[in-house]
Amino acid sequence: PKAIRLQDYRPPAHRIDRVDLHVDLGEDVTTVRAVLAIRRNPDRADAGTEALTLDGQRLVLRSVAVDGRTLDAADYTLTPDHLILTDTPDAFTLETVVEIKPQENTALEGLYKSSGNFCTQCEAEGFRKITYFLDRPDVMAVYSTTITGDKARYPVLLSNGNLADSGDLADGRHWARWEDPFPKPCYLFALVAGTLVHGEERFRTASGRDVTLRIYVEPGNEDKIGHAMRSLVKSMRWDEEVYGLEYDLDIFNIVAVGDFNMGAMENKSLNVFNTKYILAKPETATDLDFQNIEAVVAHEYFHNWTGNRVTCRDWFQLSLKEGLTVFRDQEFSADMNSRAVKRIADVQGLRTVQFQEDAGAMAHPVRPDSYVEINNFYTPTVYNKGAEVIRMIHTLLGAENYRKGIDLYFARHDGQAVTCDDFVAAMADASGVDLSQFQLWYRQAGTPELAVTGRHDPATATYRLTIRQTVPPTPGQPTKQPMHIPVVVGLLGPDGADLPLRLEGEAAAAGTSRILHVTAESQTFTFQDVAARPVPSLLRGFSAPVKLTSDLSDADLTFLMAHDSDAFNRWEAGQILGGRILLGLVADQQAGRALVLPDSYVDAVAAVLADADRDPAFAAQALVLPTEAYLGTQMAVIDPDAIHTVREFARKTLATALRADWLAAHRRNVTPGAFSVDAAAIGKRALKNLCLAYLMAAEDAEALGLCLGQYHGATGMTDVIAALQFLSNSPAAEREEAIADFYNRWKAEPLVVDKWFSVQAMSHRADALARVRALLDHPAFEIRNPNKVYALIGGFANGNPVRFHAAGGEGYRFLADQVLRLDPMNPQVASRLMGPFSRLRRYDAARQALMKAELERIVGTTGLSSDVYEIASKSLE
Ligand code: B3K
Ligand code: ZN
Repeated sequence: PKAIRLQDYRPPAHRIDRVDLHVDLGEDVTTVRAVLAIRRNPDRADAGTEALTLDGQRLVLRSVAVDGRTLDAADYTLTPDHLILTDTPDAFTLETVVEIKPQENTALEGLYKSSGNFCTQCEAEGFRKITYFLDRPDVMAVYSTTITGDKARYPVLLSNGNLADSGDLADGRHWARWEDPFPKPCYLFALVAGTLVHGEERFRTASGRDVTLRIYVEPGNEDKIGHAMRSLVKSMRWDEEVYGLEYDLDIFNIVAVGDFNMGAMENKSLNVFNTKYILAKPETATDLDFQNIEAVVAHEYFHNWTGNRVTCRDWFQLSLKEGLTVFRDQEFSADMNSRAVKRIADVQGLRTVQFQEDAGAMAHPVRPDSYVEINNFYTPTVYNKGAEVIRMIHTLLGAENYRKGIDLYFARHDGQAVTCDDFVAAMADASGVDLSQFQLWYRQAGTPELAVTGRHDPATATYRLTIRQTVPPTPGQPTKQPMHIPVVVGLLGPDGADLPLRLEGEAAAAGTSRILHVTAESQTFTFQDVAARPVPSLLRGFSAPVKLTSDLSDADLTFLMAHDSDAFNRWEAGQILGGRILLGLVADQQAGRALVLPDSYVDAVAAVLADADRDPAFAAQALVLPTEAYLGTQMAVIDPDAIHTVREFARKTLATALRADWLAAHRRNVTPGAFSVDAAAIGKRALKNLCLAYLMAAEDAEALGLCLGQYHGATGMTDVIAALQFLSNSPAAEREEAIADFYNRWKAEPLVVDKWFSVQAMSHRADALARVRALLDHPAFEIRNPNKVYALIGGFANGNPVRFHAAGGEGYRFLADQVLRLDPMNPQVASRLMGPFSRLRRYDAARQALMKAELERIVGTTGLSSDVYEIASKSLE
């Protein structure tokens, strides 16, 4: 497989203005007739008479006609990936007829079947598996789609846009024609046909247009769509209020399918979702599921403008739509729920998953310069670091100028396929802010590191902050330039209150939080009128996606935990302190020294717990020790055993030392009575379950009793699954009984069974891998269903570091076996399991050798997909 490079981008030699698709659905073959209005691209004068090279894969070509004249095989060239026509007129109509077999499509890309229903997934390059086309996002066309199928099997026939006409045919068949007036790239095409039921809502836009909203699900799930529908309505309103963006058609459909490679897809007016991000009721879905549904429904809806109306010129620009849309959904969720708690959760995700990617073999810039398989670049870097880049632009411009920039972006580019540079240019032009150095965020990979030192001088009443930045080398980028990093800081006086801030050269103090523009390798910022030594609050709100180290003492951090006006930094101070202590203990463990948790740290945790009822959701986050994955990112060589031992030791010590406090807080946060999923109830449940987790770490009979009581008595899935998770990690004999009971209770609910697989895959207990192996043969496990694979195999490989990285290499062998088994069926899913291997350099020599051996076995396999090949080969480099 060959790498595709950004620098080789050329506009297409041809444009396609109109597409008339006729899809005839069959049990044996499905026939696709495409009538395309094609013309030479006037913007490519240099293309001369360049041949028309259409993309097409796994298509059986039945006929080709140009302007109504059927071609002979000698008139065109057919390769496994292309249909090539030479000597075509400047403008003409091309008609092709192809046959496909969606029922055999296990890759779940293109047209495929899920539970007997037809559905599509075209992003990034799935449309070429449906018909011959210029399958690239800068070719935008107006579509008409006629679907024909058996009326009894497929009573519902859907595509993009508005339903133009429909009717019945002989032999029990029927048809429907959909017309989408907005030009779109083919990756936004969608088709759904099947037996589905729907819920419906009406939405009136700000300008008075009535929109019909529908969510389609398989029969039996109609009781689980209310939350998704409410989330959709809220996101439509929010986009009008915050971005001034209204929905643009009379109908908006969502379809939930059980077999889906990713979370969801923003096809124009016909979003297709993984059931995981639609179906919810308190009995089957956790609070986190409810929050994720709200976020993903919003994300896909927001794409209607950021992605669909303005789309990407090429796939290197993926973050143009994804980074921006993630930022939009994060802000939406922050507005709907607790802003601080949302920010904490997002930063935790970024710091574990994206920082790990930035430190591994697959590290790439937010706008990559090359790829072998584009499906491998739907990454935390493109999505989440991309969102941080937009957030920094928002910080640098301020809310008002940011909105002006957004308005200018749409004024300039509505209906176009554009680049990240176009977006930044709109932001810079609308605000007058110079973003030239800032653009390095799109080009340089790796997590920048900031080292901060502070010096107070009582004689001059000044406080000097010196900030040094380095950007570590990443594959293909050995040296880096200094970046433009917005570091938001405040200074806390001795009483814990924010000081007014006056920087050197300023006439008067302004505000208590300031953006320091870090642009050079080393810079010093001097604050005036600082009589007493302050404690700096650095990188407030996590104003840039960097690793920051400082000379703050443990006492300073404890002070910030208690007083910082920035809620994020109150949490962050606790994380830094916890991380420092745990990493110190890791060193002790490695050196064979006894483990002792400092009393001062126990006191700090006790203080947070004592104050927990003021904001239970926040406390539940603040009381979680830094995760094993996060601790790993802070080490030169990751030692999964020591990390696990130390973290469990700390949990157990805190559990025992503060037992009475955990018990009391647990009792205070049990909410009897009617179940509710409002923010307050969610916060209380999170805190209660955190307390129970600590109590269970102490492994005593009373805790076990509480846990079993919760398991059997709870009405909501959040509490049931939390109890099951604690039990599955415990040595108690009741564990097996609960695991068996859970399956029996929930075997009819596939999404709940996924949770059951994950809980067992992530158990710390020594038999985790043996259990995962056995579960592969469980009747409920389906290797062809991505959710099952991610739950069981992914849960083990990503969510169970101590067992996955077992020193004997059996975890690695297991993962490689599963990747090789999956690759012929579904390369995208196989490739997404490879994440842990791409970080092999972060481990000791013995583990590296074991992982390399597995990667060599993978690379040496014939017929490997480009997806898995790219990750395996890059990981070995
Ligand atoms: N754009 C889709 C992802 C498509 C993935 C293709 N492999 C979902 C989203 O980001 O909204
Ligand atoms: Zn997206």
